[in-house]
Amino acid sequence: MDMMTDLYPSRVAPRPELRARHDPVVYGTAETGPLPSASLSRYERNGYLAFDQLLPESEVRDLRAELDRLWAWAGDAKDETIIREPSSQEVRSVFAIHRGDGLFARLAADRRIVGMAEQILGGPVYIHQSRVNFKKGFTGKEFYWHSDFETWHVEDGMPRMRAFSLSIALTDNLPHNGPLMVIPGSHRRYVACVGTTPEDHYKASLRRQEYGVPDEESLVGLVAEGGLAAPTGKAGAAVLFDCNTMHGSNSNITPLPRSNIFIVYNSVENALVAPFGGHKPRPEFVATRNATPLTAA
Ligand code: 6CS
Ligand code: FE
Repeated sequence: MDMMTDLYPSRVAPRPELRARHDPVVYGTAETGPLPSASLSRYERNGYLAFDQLLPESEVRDLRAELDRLWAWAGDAKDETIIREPSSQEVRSVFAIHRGDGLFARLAADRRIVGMAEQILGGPVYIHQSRVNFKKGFTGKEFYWHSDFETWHVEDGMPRMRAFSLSIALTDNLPHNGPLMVIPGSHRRYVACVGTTPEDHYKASLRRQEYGVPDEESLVGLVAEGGLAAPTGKAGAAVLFDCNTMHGSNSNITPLPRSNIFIVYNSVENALVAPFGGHKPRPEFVATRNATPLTAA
C-alpha cells in the first residue's frame, strides 16, 4: 500500500467541497514543443484548447473507415472493452483502442500529438486510457458533468493533476448532436464529491455515472465564474482538455452521430499508485498501470 498523502480526497466527507488545485496546469514552455506561448497561456487559463482541424481530411477518411469497422465488430462481440448504453445494447464506447498497431494506435502515438503532450506535461508521457465514444443518432446518451481526475484519483490511484484528454471528432461535432461541453476555468478548483464508491463501480459508471458526481451548488458556482463552452467543429477537429476540467455532454436526439476518439496522456512521473478510494484498481483496459514512455512514431 502506498502511503502517499492524499491531496485530493473525494467521496469521503459528508458534504461536497470546492477546493483548490495544488498542481500546475502547464509543465513545459513554448521552447519545449509545438504549442506557442499564446496557446499555452490560453490552456492554462481556460483548461482546454480547441483545434479547428487537427487532422487533414484524408486521415479523417481512413479513421472513419476504421471507426465503422470497430462499430460492426462491437455490435455483437463479447469483449470487456465494449461498453453499452445504459438502457439498451447499443454500443456506447470501446476502450483501449491504442493497443496493437491499428490506425487508432498509430494516431495515439503520432509525433504531432505526443509532442504537445510532452510539452504540456513536461517530459515523457504514456497513455492512461483511450476509447471511442460513438454517441449514435437518436440513441446516444449523455455524459453527466464530471472531472475525469476525480475518478482517476479515487478509482485508479492517479496521484496528481498531470494528465489531459484529447478528444478528436470523427464525425462533425455540431451544437445539436451532443458535443463536449466544458466549464472554462473549472480545472483550477477541485470538487470533492459525496458518496461511497461501490465495488466494481466502473461496470455501471461507464454507462451512467452515479458516484464521483459533482453537486449542483458547486456546478452553479463554477459556471457563474467561468461560463460554459461547447467547442464544435468538423470531423478532424479536436479539443484538448485538462484532467480536472469539468465537462459533460448531452444526449444525441439528432439523426447525426457524434463519434469521437478520446486519448488520455499522463506524465510518466505521475504513474498510478494504489487507488485513493481504497478499492482494488480498475482493469488495465480502463486504466493502464504500465507507465512505459511512449516512443512516438
Ligand atoms: O471513468 C472514467 O475513467 C471515464 N469516465 C468518464 C465519464 N469520462 C472520462 C473517463 O473516460
Ligand atoms: Fe470525461
